[in-house]
Amino acid sequence: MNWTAAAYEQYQRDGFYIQRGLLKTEELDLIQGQIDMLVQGDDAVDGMHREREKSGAVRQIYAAHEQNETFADVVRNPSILNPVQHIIGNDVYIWHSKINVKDAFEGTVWLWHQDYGYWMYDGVQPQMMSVMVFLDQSTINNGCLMGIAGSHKWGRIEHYSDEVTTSYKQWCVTPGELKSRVREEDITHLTGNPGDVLFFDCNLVHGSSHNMSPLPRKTFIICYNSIANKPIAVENPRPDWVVSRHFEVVS
Ligand SMILES: O=C(O)CCC(=O)C(=O)O
Repeated sequence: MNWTAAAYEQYQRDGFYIQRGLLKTEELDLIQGQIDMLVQGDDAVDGMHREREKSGAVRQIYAAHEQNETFADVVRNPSILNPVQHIIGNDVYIWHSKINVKDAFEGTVWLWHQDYGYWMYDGVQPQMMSVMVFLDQSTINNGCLMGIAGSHKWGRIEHYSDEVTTSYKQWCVTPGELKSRVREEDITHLTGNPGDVLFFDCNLVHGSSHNMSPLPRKTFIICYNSIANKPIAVENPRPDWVVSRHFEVVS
């Protein structure tokens, strides 16, 4: 499935684009069939990395694409990879992947941030992007991703570290930056159905609310980096599950 010129234009203008129905029903069924097993799995046994909510529920599962064949196939899906290579302008490797679980009623907020607000400390340039594969219906009530259209053009803006809102230390855009830049009409609810795939720029300001619904909101997020943008040495290198050193071109 190739993108139209209008799709690329929309991506460049807004900093995101949703390709509807990208995954076939069979691919989606295969993925959904693995999720419970992955959620219940043990890092020490399967080599993945799980982050948990304060409640103990799994919030994220990192590195499924390295340990599970089904997820390894998703990151190589040509309908995902072709536009990613086109946008980044080079071959890519996987920076990291994560299944964001966002359980019914329990899944918590992601404060407004730019992914590059985290990644700049890892010694890379912003030649990177993310792809969010919707595994469940993603609605306003269950905490769909929200993006600020056009915010990727601001460049990297000021962030601070929040260690209290959730179990997870989050780099978030400062309230001052938000108040001076964000207009209500630019906040876009990126809702969709299972199998829809959202592509977004590493400088897009995005976040999502608590899951207030009985519907879970699972997504699989793949972060791609240009193969020419391997991280340089930094003072506090983060672990492999979040900053992969497997510099293998995805094809
Ligand atoms: O899952 C979400 O709603 C947002 C996740 C996100 O922004 C991230 O993992 O960086």
